[in-house]
Amino acid sequence: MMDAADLVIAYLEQIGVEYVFGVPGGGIEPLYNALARSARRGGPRPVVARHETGAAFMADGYARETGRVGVCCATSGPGSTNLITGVACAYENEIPLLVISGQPSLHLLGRGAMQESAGSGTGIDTVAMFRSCTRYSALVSHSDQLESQLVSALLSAHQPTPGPVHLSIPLDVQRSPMACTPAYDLARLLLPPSPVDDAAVQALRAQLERAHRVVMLIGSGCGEAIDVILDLAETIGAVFVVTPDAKGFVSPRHPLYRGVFGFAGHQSAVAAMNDAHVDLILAVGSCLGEFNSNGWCQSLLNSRLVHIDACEAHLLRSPMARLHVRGRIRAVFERLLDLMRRDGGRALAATALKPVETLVADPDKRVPDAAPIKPQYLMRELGRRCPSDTRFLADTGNSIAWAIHHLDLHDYRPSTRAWLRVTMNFAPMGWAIGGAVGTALANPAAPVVCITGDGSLLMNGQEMTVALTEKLTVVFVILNDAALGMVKHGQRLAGAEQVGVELPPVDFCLLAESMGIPGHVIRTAGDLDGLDLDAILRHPGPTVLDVRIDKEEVPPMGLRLKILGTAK
Ligand SMILES: Cc1ncc(C[n+]2csc(CCOP(=O)(O)OP(=O)(O)O)c2C)c(N)n1
Repeated sequence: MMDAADLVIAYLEQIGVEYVFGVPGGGIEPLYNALARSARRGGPRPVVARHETGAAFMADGYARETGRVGVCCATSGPGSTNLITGVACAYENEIPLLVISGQPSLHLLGRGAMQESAGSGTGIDTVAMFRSCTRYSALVSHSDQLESQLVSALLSAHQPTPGPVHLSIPLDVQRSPMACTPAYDLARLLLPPSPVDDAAVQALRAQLERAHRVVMLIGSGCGEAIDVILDLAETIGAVFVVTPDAKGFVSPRHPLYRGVFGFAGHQSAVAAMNDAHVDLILAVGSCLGEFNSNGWCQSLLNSRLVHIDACEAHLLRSPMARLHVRGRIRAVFERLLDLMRRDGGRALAATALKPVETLVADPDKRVPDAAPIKPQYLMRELGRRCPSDTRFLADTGNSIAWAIHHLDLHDYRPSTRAWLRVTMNFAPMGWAIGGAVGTALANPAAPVVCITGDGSLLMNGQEMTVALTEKLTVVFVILNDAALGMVKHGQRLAGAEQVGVELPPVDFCLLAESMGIPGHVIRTAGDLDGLDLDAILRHPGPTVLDVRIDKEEVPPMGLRLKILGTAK
């Protein structure tokens, strides 16, 4: 016999999940009891966040690194509502999460029980609240339903479009004795199906045969297929650009790379898309939202477009495409390459394409002797000095803009796991802080660098202490400009009022030290040059770099202003 909560943990173990991120409380105590038992025998264990949104960000970071579902939990009532921002972020970024919340026991619902939140006449309704930011949200109202609801939820977290799913489990259901071990082979059920629309692949091949010059747009859904996608680009001599959330899948020095197309992207990418000789655009694995379509740019969204994706919702964004190819991206490209090679037919008139430098804005701002230190130089040096297996997470605010434009890995090794991670669409401040903790737990061997702002740190910085407790090598690089910088620059560029953007000057080095985390203040390029980054990246624990950047430097955020309608 085991508790129902033990069965939940048994399923997590079956699919290789090692951590449940959350904050305990009365409404979820049986789950924590089960986690304690599991931890003692080396199974999945709890990681206690300082705020539930931090727990959801950690689960997000864990899922992106492992490819498995990230799991977070909270007690009923406020614990659950605290989770919502992090869960909504995962929903908008298509990250699979299992979210477990507690409830008072069933017989107490509707009677004004403490933190009751099942919408039973009294109390709020967290099941309903999660419905709009998950792919499945349900109350488990009987222990007999738990197993099928759990398996059903976990399947929905992965297919057809990944995202969070939520189960709210009342205390008595969590505690119910269960006489079973897992009945389903969940690991097998979660194996991704590979159906491919064969007729569409044939049509794609025909398009390629007719095309004279092709540009590929590589999106965030391309991770597991990046090798075959680049194989096609090289085979047909097509240049490629990446969306901001896919920059981390490619080498910035690939000869066919033309930069980032979208928010904070590169002029060379826009030029590649605008090239009048291009008669075919392959957009692969992208939702084509504001940030990753360059504000629904006409040079991309026109009849030259073929959109290839596993997700139907993404394909709905491109009604103007001449062809939609639906299917698991890896399977589509493997089938396509196979067809092309089997027939030995001409794929594309070979075009003499020479590698070109990605054009960055303001290259002169990457100077080594600047004081105060320029964000452009900071990005260049982080990319140059961090090892090839580093995972960078760039937070909402100027960090994401600077990183997308200026951060490049010097020593890129092909990988299906992105070296740069960002959050698109929902974009909450502080995502990278919790995300970095989850990433480091998922892969303790790889150094993790979180690039964030002082505003984000003041909002979510408490999660750094989790990295300390867990002895994780995470470098928190704080762009300290005593302001909500992106908003400040946005207001300035728009000629709006300068309002609500000042932050108090904070010494994050002292703050870190008060938490037991070593910190360094970086004021000049020279301070950065003098830093023993190798030692910091080997330190088994977090480090804070409080970087007093040049606050007057304007981040590459023009697209945002254009879409807000405030561009001058
Ligand atoms: C939770 C949340 N609140 C507000 C915003 C709106 N917003 C976007 S960027 C930004 C400023 C971020 O400031 P900071 O973290 O200091 O980074 P900086 O831009 O100064 O580098 C704000 C307030 C947001 N994206 N998320």
